[in-house]
Amino acid sequence: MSEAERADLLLQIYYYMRLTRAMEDRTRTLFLQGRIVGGVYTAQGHEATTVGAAMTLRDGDCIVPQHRDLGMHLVRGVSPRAVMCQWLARGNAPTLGRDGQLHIGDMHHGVVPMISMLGESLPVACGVALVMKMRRRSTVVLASCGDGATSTGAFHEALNFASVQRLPVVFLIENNGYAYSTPTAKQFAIEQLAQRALAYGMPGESVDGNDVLAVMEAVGRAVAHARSGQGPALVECRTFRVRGHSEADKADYVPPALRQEWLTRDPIKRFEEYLTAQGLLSAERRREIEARVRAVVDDAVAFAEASPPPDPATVADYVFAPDGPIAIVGEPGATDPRYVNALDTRTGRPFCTMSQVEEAVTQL
Ligand SMILES: Cc1ncc(C[n+]2csc(CCOP(=O)(O)OP(=O)(O)O)c2C)c(N)n1
Repeated sequence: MSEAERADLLLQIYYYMRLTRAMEDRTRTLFLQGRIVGGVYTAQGHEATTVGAAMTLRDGDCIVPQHRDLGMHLVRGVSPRAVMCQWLARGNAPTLGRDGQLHIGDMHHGVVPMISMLGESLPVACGVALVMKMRRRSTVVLASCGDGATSTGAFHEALNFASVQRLPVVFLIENNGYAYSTPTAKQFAIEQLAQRALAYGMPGESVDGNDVLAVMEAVGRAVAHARSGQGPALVECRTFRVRGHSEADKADYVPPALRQEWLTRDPIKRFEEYLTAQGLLSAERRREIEARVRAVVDDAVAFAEASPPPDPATVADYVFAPDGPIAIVGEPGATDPRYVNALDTRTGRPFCTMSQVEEAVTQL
């Protein structure tokens, strides 16, 4: 990579970190103004982890993000307008106004929607990676979760399965010290969550999650390992969630001295200092980037506010099955009714055939 290309890349990373924070700052303002209903969950402090990790991927790779991964969505190309429509629960939002959080996916940009139940997305990430492997693609799945989610069974099952099957998955743990109000010392008795990797036979690394270049190096190594066919790898990013679990949470369980210490390690400020010391971020360049970020956020808000809310008449659409619950019965004559040969009693047609499964995975 030439000097000029490296400079462009670093400024692009800076732009995405600023955009991520600005989008979240704006959503908090909208919330305080009563223009957002429901909860607001932000990830101030995670920007180096989310942006840095996603920047290591290529086209064709996938992310399976968690609830604080706006930075990953934006890097992958999910539009700020779509995110703002989602937060403002507009009828044209990815979930059509049914959900106001980042429970969204965009398969055109390789974003698998997260499952709200913590940890449950990780086995899905293994499924996506298995398809990639079966199709002999040299693509990688980056699956993230918080420290709290590592205490779920699904986390352990996913790591074990990925390792046994040598799947191209990079497990990224965003260890921000708390699962809601539970500090890590009350969650696990090991020093670093990266140690979990050893038990499953995969490489694991723990890195300063507020240092975007360190994150990119560590996740880049893990991605290269997974891409080369050697199986999964795990990276723990040690970071801090500056605000509460949601805006309803004052996070008064965090000792003030700890918060203060982390605030001195703000990932954006640190990267700014680095870029300035490298002679890459003049005051003028910084103002330019700030103006670009502001314009993108303003446009997203204006677009979302001009978008109509969902039509109340459609409230039950995509929420309840149209004709009551789906009953699954065996195909006539089947001695061994299973999903693959079951019938949907509403339509009388096979519920899900093997060829439908094949067709769905082909689109990945
Ligand atoms: C299985 C499950 N338990 C509880 C919740 C409610 N919940 C949502 S986020 C959250 C905190 C998760 O902590 P962590 O995994 O460390 O991620 P963080 O929010 O700190 O980024 C909780 C308890 C949930 N969604 N799923």
